[in-house]
Amino acid sequence: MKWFRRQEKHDEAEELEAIEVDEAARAAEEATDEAAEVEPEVLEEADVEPEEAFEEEGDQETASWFARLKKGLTKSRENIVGKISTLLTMHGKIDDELWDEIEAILIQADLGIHSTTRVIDSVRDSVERERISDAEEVMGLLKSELTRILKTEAPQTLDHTAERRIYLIVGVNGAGKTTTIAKLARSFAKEGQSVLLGAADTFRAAAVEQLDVWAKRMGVDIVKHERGADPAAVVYDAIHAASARRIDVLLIDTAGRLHTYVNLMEELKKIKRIAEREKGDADLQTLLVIDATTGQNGIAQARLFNEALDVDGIVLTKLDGTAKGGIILAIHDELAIPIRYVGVGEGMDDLKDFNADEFIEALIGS
Ligand SMILES: Nc1nc2c(ncn2[C@@H]2O[C@H](COP(=O)(O)OP(=O)(O)O)[C@@H](O)[C@H]2O)c(=O)[nH]1
Ligand SMILES: [Mg+2]
Repeated sequence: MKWFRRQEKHDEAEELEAIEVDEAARAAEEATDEAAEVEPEVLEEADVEPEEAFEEEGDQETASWFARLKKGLTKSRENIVGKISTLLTMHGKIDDELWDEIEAILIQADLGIHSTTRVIDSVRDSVERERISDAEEVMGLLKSELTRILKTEAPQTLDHTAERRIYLIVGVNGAGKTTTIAKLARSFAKEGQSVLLGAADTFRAAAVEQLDVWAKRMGVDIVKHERGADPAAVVYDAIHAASARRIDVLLIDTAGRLHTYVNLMEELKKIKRIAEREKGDADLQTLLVIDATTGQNGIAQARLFNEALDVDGIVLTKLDGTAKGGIILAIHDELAIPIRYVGVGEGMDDLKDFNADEFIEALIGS
């Protein structure tokens, strides 16, 4: 540990002296030309095929966000509402067995044991107190209890008012960090804000290229170093470039896996420390990206990231790929970190601010 700290100090000093700002993709007009020059094998290595994303985008522009959210949550809706409705109809009476079965459905939909117990206890109380025997009324109570949990316990939302913002995007490999950055960059740019990307996932072979491809497609500037470079140096450069140009939003991509988990956390902590130190008047927020399909394991990961990095908000991706959208309640309940954005597809318009009412309506609405 001592050795590590010394080494780290040494590294920091070194990297801060040797700063080399890479301002590739400087102007939006150049972006398309440059994209054409990207080596074919680089494009192949990237996880996202940009052409596909842009084809998709055309169709999606027309569908409203709510329609996409609802479509994305179809599997979860069927898994929760569909199953409970069928159960209520088939079972015919309200007894212990019915509650046990509803409980099993909610647990299986990844609500987590704590949220599930609270939902069941509260609904059961009302049903017994008000002598309810109608299946539809029971369903109605379940929906309002789920809404209540998501709404009343939603921790405060993030500060959106700061003039200049830095988002440090963290999470395990494949969670959707880079895609989320592309989606956010596009949405901020659409609002007329200036955006810069920082490619601090220098560990994985295709990571810088993947971000670079997105940047070029969107005509957004990127700060990057060589693959394998120290990510903290990239962060330092990116923050200074953003500050010098008074960029509204800096989005920093980070690694999701290193040789060991401890290495990864130490690296991310170091990045965050440097960002805190260098941010100037910008507001720094750490957003943790969680893949909704990873279920309770995703929650365990989130706990570890939060312990190390004190996460400000969560981006829950791939809700379209899971029947277990109930995870959103477990996240609320067990992590008490605000859910900031939800992703329901690979398209550029498939990520939006999280809104509890809208989400519940899409998940369990009629
Ligand atoms: N279906 C779906 N796929 C997503 C979503 N967000 C990201 N992905 C896909 O997940 C994969 C990994 O994403 P990437 O951004 O490279 O993850 P990273 O390793 O955390 O940077 C890619 O194929 C993305 O297209 C989402 O909301 N829904
Ligand atoms: Mg990535």
